[in-house]
Amino acid sequence: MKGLFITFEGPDGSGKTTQIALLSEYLKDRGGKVLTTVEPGGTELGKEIRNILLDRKNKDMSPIAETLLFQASRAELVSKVISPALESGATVICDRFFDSTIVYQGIGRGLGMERIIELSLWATGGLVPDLTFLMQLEAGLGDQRISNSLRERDRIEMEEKRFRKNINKGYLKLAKKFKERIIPVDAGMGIEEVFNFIKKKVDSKMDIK
Ligand code: Z5A
Repeated sequence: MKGLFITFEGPDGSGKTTQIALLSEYLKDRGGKVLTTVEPGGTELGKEIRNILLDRKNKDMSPIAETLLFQASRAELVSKVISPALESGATVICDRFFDSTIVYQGIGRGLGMERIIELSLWATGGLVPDLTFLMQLEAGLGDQRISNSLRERDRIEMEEKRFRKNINKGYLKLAKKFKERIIPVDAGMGIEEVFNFIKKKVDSKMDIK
């Protein structure tokens, strides 16, 4: 693949969307071709799957069905959007990717980390991000930020309260396992400070002086 593949991970409300917008603007200003996308979603099929996954009326969905829906959305996104963009030389920035499934379903829902890693690699045809920013935020702070923004909580956010501690622990475990690509970020800092940290890491990866 010719382009760089960057993903953002972390609990909800940790600032992923905010930082992705800043990074995308920064790279575009430097003349780069940038594609931003999101999981679940990013394709027509993905959007339909996202609605099913986040709809509060599906509160009794089984963890295995939930996992397979995330992987179906991902397989479609990689084959139709991410891989072609990387092939064309673009930088692709994705809001969540398979690390979310490893942590939320593998650890949070107890389906097992290794099984989800294997399933994820099958869904992506072996595609792995080059760089992953792990937005680390104290449990509860993201929730507070979302409450301030007045947007409605989705099905998983409603449930996340019950397994939130496991999510943060799970992400840390993953960061230790894949330390060559996962960069922990203190997401409790101000928006600009967080961005400066991320920018430096991206500059160094892309050899931007
Ligand atoms: N999920 C899963 O279970 N398995 C999977 O495989 C995948 C996902 C892919 C998707 O939710 C849900 O699906 C998610 C995991 C699960 N559920 N949970 N929990 P989503 O995509 O709809 O939303 P999200 O990814 O969880 O997060 P978000 O709401 O989009 O938040 P964010 O992007 O991380 O944060 P933000 O929108 O940039 O910022 C939130 C607010 O904080 C906003 O008002 C900002 O202005 C403010 N903000 C941002 N940064 C700062 C700083 N630094 N200081 C102060 N305030 C800030």
